[in-house]
Amino acid sequence: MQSDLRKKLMEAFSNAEGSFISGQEIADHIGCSRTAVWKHIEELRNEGYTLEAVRKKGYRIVSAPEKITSNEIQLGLKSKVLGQHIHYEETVDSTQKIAHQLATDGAPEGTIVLAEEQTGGKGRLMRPWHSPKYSGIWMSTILRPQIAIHQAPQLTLLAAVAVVKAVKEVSGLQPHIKWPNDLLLNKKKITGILTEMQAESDQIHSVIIGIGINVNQQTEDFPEDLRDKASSIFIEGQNRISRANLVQAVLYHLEELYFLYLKEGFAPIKEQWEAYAISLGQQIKATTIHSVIVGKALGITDAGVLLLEDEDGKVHSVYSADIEV
Ligand code: BTX
Repeated sequence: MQSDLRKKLMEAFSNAEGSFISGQEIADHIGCSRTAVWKHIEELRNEGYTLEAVRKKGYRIVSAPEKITSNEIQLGLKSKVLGQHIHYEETVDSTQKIAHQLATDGAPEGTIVLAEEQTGGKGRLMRPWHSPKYSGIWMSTILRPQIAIHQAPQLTLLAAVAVVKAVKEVSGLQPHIKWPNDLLLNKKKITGILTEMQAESDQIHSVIIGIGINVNQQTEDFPEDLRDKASSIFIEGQNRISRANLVQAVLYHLEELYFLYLKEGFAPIKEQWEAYAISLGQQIKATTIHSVIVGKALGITDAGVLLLEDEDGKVHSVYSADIEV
């Protein structure tokens, strides 16, 4: 919706001070047709507004979308380092880009970047990540671990475990992990994780963990080509959950696992990851840049590498691939 139209629409609702306002009155105020009013109301609903519509009375806004500003997140935040510095914006290209810039400028460990919407959200291999307004969590976290570069992929696995725990805690639903970075509910993807780093020779300056969680989207909110493989917590649980609470829970579990990792290494994380993984022990198909390997998923190594045993008994180490189960 154009911003001047939006301004007039909100003005019409403000003038009504919480009472009903008829479609005709809204149309007159904006200067559009009644059909256009209906379309604008649908857009508001898609953005998370709850509207009541009553015949002969018109429309009334019952509640505005919940936002995930720094205030909302910091109130009741249980993590001690993660989320102590929050960079929040309504609309960004990609939270990863902003986090990279902040990391270069010396942002402290635990700084997070949160946006209500991304217009250029990115997945692995520069694939797009659909990130509509007010319905998901689009967040990048800056960490500064003193680990070797080859260990950085372990943090992707660690983040996946953290998100599983957070989703379970806040929604009661139990996602499963598909190696390396997808979280699925009923076999559909609800979360993607993208880990990037800034490093020089073997020295890591920062690791930026990008987490995208589909929270309150409805099926129509996804582009058609994603509808059969993507879903949201709302679609799977039929329950709207507070995005702010989920962000807090993710930060809490991410921090707890990260501290455990720094103290005890990858072993305890690996154990938890394997407990939540769906593909282990199953026949899967891994498509890498070079080849397609079909085999039984044996487990992951300490470097986060997936081990696949083909039908000749040969064990393949898979560093990066798309998996079909
Ligand atoms: P990925 O490469 O594993 O997944 C990308 C693929 O997933 C796309 O090609 C598409 O098929 C599908 N997809 C796109 N959008 C969605 C969605 N909303 N839900 C389910 N499936 C989808 C996954 O990469 C890593 C995603 C990280 C996203 C976060 S959001 C915060 C941060 N900022 C940023 O730009 N990226 C990260």
